[in-house]
Amino acid sequence: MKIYKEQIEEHNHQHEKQHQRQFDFLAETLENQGIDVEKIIQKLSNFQIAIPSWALGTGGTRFGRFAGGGEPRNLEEKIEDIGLLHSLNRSSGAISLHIPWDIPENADFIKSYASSFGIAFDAVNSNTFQDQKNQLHSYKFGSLSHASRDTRRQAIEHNIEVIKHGEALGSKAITVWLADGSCFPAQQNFRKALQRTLESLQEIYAHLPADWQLFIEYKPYEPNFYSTVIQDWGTSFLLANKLGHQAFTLVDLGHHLPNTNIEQIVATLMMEGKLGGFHFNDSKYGDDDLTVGCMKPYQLFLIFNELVEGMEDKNTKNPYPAWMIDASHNVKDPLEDLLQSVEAIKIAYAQALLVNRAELSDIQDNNDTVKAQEMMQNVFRTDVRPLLAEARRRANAATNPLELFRKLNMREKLIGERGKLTMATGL
Ligand SMILES: [Mn+2]
Repeated sequence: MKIYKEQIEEHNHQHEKQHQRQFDFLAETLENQGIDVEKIIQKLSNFQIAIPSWALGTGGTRFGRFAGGGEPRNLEEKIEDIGLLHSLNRSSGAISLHIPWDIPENADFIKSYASSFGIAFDAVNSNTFQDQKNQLHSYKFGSLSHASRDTRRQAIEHNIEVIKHGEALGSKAITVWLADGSCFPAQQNFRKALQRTLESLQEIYAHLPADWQLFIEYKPYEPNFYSTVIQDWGTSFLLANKLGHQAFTLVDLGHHLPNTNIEQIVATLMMEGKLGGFHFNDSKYGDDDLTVGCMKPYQLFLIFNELVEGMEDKNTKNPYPAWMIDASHNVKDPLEDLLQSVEAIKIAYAQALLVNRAELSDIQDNNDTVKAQEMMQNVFRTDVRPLLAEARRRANAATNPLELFRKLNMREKLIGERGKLTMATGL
């Protein structure tokens, strides 16, 4: 299933006049404020957000899963789905693989197949949060932190194998998220569990190719409900520091307790050069994995404000972070949801690029709290969508990706090709 150049051109042609009017108005307004619009469009064009291989099917909850129809049946079809997204928005040019759900049987073929859609391989993800068929040792009571040496060994070997799969595809990073922890008080010795996790990670780190990064994700609870071994950014940061210069913390927006100041965490990690990756989603209560920006767009903007500040400040030594959407779609079409998420991320990014850094710095140095709020909210209330549409138009993508996706009946076509009851691997 493909979207053809002509279909995009026709769509863009239909919107041309209205888009041009909106863009010209915004560009003039911004130029009058001294903003280099061309530079922002260039940055928006370069911004790519990886799509995880498990996000292309309709997710579920522990109560059930309702398939949406036409879900990808294998890795090739997942790549095709991301190819659809990428041709619509030119911002989804990477896939993040989950092993073992998506083990490439022929890495060379998969690599060139993805590249035919303009898709590269982002960080690979290991899985020690569930048992696989014929697995010798169970992860019921942990993996890298497990009390049994044999279970830890098996989990370490799995991570090393994931690195090898990634190497064959051209990935440059591995993300480790552990479900390890405890459900009840005194079930686990905290200190010993963390010590064992560190030692296991050190063995994995020793197998990291020289040009690779290791991302350590954290999460305060779930599936364990009393404690998790890597509960917060501080624990992840501690481990990354002990491992070495190739290890980093990964921030997942949903992996915080309510009202945590995520933007401050971002700033702290960037000061130390240790923010390696970012997982986008949104939430109301916990790790809800909702569409990015659907609940707290202002928070997302404030986070991007710190990210952009950190990326533009030449004194910080933080590497360019890996961006990925980590959401689940229980009631939406996954592809539509992903289009919405990418749009929300790019809106927050574009708005953060509009912030006048020198002016904000002066405001902060003068403790002018009223002006700080005025400035940030003025930027937040600027409708930057014509900038995004212009960046897409220039890249031969759709000025309105979601509208074109629906107009071309892409989901119906996918159902026609793959069937109604297909179910993608994943959660
Ligand atoms: Mn995540």
